[in-house]
Amino acid sequence: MLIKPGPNGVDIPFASEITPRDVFESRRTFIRQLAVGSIAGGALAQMAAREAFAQSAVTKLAAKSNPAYVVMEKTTSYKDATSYNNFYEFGTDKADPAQYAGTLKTRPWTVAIEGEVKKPVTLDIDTLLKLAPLEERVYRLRCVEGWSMVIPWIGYSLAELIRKVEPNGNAKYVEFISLADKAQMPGLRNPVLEWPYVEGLRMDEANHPLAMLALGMYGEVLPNQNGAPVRIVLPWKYGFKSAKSIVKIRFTRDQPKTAWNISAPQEYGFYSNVNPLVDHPRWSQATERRIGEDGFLTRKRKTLMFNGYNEVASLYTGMDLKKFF
Ligand SMILES: Nc1nc2c(c(=O)[nH]1)N[C@H]1C(S)=C(S)[C@@H](COP(=O)(O)O)O[C@H]1N2
Ligand SMILES: [Mo]
Repeated sequence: MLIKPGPNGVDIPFASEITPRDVFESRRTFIRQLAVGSIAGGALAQMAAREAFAQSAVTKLAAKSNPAYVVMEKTTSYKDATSYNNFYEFGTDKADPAQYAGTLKTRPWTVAIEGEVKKPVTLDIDTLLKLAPLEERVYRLRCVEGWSMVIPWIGYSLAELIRKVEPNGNAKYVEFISLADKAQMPGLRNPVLEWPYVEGLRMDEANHPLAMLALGMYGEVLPNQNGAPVRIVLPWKYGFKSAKSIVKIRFTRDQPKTAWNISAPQEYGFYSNVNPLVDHPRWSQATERRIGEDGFLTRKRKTLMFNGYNEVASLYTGMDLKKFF
């Protein structure tokens, strides 16, 4: 929605409706006007201040740190966490998501909750932001490729959402479905995976308090390349289980068919718990490279069972984790 034109005829939307894209567009207008000399000195400072306010009003996300979920390790730099990404919908190179995810339109955004649930509902992003108190949690993230990061996420336990929609007795699994829109996601042209990107959990895994619905990181809303505006974060599983930019959550009777498992079932199992004792068929999983520590003489870190999150071990008692990898 647009309100009255600002000085120099530039329409300024309400701060709450300014998206990073809008800020980008208004900056372009601003620069163009600067170039043709149509902005006077005072107005210039005023516009800069308003733009700074608009940006902060939109991107900052307040959250209370939850000390029970803070890993005592140096957090990865914001720059590394936002420029070294896997988000194949925007390309398969690590730098592609940062370069191309600007086209992702994160507002309006809804997540449809359906399947074996008493209260199916479609929630918009503002409702999700208010569904439960936002917490900051610093989690390790271990990619199946052998690198790891430490990221301060903002969100709450997925269990909070599950409780509100009341799964019925048939719900044994939950499926997370990412957006798949060719107009916004150039990587969908590549059939490297079956689109949309789908991930899933058993219900007890999804209800474990560590499993997080994330809406932000580093004190801000999620950058597009990290899965804006809402994603899953599962710190005891390989990174690919943590589906980005989700539009659907479906409760099911049967184990979901997940994107990486479909593409290479012998390499990527449904569970995909971090496990240094179960190697990937093509490489060891015993050690990892912490992003930001990769100097010439830096030693690799030992990968920990469940990525160090031993509190999930009881979910898997009696299961052969070599078989259910
Ligand atoms: N939709 C979608 N989600 C995804 C991926 C993807 O390609 N598409 N990549 C996964 C992989 S392999 C990893 S390691 C993490 C990376 O998350 P980050 O970029 O926020 O660190 O996102 C996961 N979620
Ligand atoms: Mo990954």
